[in-house]
Amino acid sequence: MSQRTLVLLKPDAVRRGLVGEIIGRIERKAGWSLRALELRTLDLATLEQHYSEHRGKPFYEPLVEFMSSGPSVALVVEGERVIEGLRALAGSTDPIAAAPGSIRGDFGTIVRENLVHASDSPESADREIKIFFPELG
Ligand code: IDP
Ligand code: MG
Repeated sequence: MSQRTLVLLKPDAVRRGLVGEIIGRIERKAGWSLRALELRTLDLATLEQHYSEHRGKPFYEPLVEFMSSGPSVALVVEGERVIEGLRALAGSTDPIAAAPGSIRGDFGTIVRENLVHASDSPESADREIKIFFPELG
């Protein structure tokens, strides 16, 4: 089942020079392809929409501050079961608990700066792709 998902390489990934490493892992999955890719510093309006489900949580304000602290890379990836697949490549939210071999498990230590975002369901993917790449919606 071919799907699309929205992926963000967060500001820590860009600052640390891990863009090539992370995109390489995505590209090497058979049959997946990039449909959009842009280096972009995310503004508050975009982040409020993107993270609306987390508004009011203790980690929300520092998360938005971190996410606007420098450029991110926004991507749309298309392919077989790519939503579930990208979540597996990313690893669980806490990088210390994330499996070694996953992006977060290999490169992260603290929860907020966990390198990547990937849509968690088809509904989230549709919603998030419209926020970042309305021309693809
Ligand atoms: P996800 O990115 O794995 O889907 P969510 O629970 O949707 O995780 O949280 C969104 C983002 O908020 C996480 O990727 C992480 O950057 C940050 N975050 C989540 N929970 C915490 C926390 O307990 N402390 C600090 N940051 C958090
Ligand atoms: Mg999430």
